[in-house]
Amino acid sequence: MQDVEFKHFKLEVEDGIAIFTICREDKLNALNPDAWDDIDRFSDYIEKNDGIKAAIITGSGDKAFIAGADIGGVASMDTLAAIHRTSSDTQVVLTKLENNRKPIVAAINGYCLGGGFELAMACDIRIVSENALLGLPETNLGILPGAGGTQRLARIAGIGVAKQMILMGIQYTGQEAVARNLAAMCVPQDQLMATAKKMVVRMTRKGPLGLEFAKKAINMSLDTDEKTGMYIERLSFALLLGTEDKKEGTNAFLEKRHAVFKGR
Ligand code: CO8
Repeated sequence: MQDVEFKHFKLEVEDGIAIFTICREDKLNALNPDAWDDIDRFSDYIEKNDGIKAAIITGSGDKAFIAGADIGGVASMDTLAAIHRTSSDTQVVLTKLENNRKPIVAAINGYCLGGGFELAMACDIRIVSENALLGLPETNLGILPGAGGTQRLARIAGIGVAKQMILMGIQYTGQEAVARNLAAMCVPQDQLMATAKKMVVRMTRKGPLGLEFAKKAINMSLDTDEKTGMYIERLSFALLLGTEDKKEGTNAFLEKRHAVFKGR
């Protein structure tokens, strides 16, 4: 099934679940331009591959999920045009990931900083280990979170938390992150991947078209007024009513058996 190569990420596919692991442990998995490109191609890969039902993104080693964009690359950007273009490119990569048809879970072990946290925020669900540390330290470098962080953080956790994290540089541990809606669950590090897989399997048992349209409607709720959002929801509902999956799901309930969805 795997017909795509990545420079810094390892891709494993198990029972329709794509596990995408960044392997730059010596740099705490910092994202250089090739790694950003890997993320973009991974998005396309899971979007187009019908065999993939959901994905997990994680970091190799026990120290870091991703400690940010590679600061060496940021340091070498010396024109306004280059900085603007890079920020715009990374925003495009993460917005594409956020709107992927398939559900994506970030399994966060250790440092989750800067561009790493911005990537995690573009995922649907975040699970953190007890040793996780989430932060946006870009203002220490004289810059700001430029891959969508100022926008996504305020939407996920509110303007107060966003300002504390970005303006004051406050960082949160795994438990603290859950308390602030930054993550769904905090678990001991040795249980992180098993928990992430369990969550993903739970989603893969549901009707994939229902998941896809629900994810789109939820994401769009942040950009639309409620009346328009309700209309989007009704249209999506109407579309789903005509699917084989809807027939299968309701019949399975009435016949007291597990549904077998085909995504049609
Ligand atoms: N970029 C490049 N290298 C890094 C990064 C990084 N973000 N983080 C760590 N490393 C490297 C270190 O340089 C070191 O390499 P070497 O061994 O060759 O010197 C190695 O990883 C291990 O790191 P440390 O020795 O520093 O490990 P410590 O345990 O002492 O410290 C910390 C861990 C606290 C995480 C520390 O490494 C640190 O502060 N890292 C930087 C964190 C940071 O500032 N992240 C934000 C980066 S900027 C960003 O993400 C902008 C996003 C905007 C995207 C849009 C444009 C691209």
